Amino acid sequence: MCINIAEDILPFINKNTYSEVIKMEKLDLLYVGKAKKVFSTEDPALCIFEYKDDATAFNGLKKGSFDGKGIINNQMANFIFRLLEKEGIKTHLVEELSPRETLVKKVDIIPLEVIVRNIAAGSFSKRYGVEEGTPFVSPTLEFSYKNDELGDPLINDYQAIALGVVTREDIDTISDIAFKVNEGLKKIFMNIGIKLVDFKIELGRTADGEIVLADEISPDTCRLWDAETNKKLDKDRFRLDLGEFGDVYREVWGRLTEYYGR
Ligand code: ADP
Ligand code: AIR
Ligand code: ASP
Repeated sequence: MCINIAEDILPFINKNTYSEVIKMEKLDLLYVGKAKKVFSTEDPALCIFEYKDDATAFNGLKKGSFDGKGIINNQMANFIFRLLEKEGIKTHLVEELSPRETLVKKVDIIPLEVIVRNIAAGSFSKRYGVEEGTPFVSPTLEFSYKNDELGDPLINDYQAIALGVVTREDIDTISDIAFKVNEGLKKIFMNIGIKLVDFKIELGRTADGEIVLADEISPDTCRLWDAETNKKLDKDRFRLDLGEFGDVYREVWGRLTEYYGR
């Protein structure tokens, strides 16, 4: 595969880290998403993500990209998942195969976007008229029904159970994982001078029925503010046309690797 690597990304790539043991090939293209392509492999329980450089916002209405975004998000998401695994959180991650590609356990995605917030921002501020930046007394938890055509509408636990999407037991498991991820992520980012404002995760069921953290965690899926200046270091720079879109992703990835090593 030909990978076009932006020069400024090169320092972040250590080719020696790629395993010579796992040689899983991409077979059929199963799905082309807004940020990733998903491929089948010879093992039906595994699939390969290929991260694109594309960015979308407002349910795909706004489109953009920057060179090397897929490389940063692939590596950053895997790096964060490994740190969360150390906190006891189970994830779909198997192995990073290349700068843009990762082998993951194929899961049945639960069609809920699970959103945790520590500080008011985005749709919460808009919906409830709460000034952006207002810290919450305790973290909030909300679910959106994953459906691009409907614009991922908010859904509550009773509605999700009524639709047969999840059981009450699943909701308890999902909520537990979401708050654990919040505690893990808050710590990870606090160590590098970043406030975790909010984030979205997706969960899925593995072949043996276990619910694990899936998809990705990156500045595409979190709101991250510099702890001293409150500068936005995430996809809001693209959503709100604030500039420095690629720069802030490189900044977050640079801080993570500098603090935690690679
Ligand atoms: P979108 O579907 O929102 O455009 P992406 O471009 O990120 O999102 O595409 C990745 C797709 O793969 C998403 O639909 C996501 O729900 C799904 N997915 C994430 N993790 C897994 C997994 N482990 N197994 C199967 N599908 C997954
Ligand atoms: N998010 C929600 N849908 C897709 C994503 N990436 C994330 C946002 C933000 C959080 O969920 O990136 O971190 C809450 O978003 P909002 O728009 O509801 O305020
Ligand atoms: N992920 C959604 C989209 O790509 C929503 C967002 O991030 O703003 O449109």
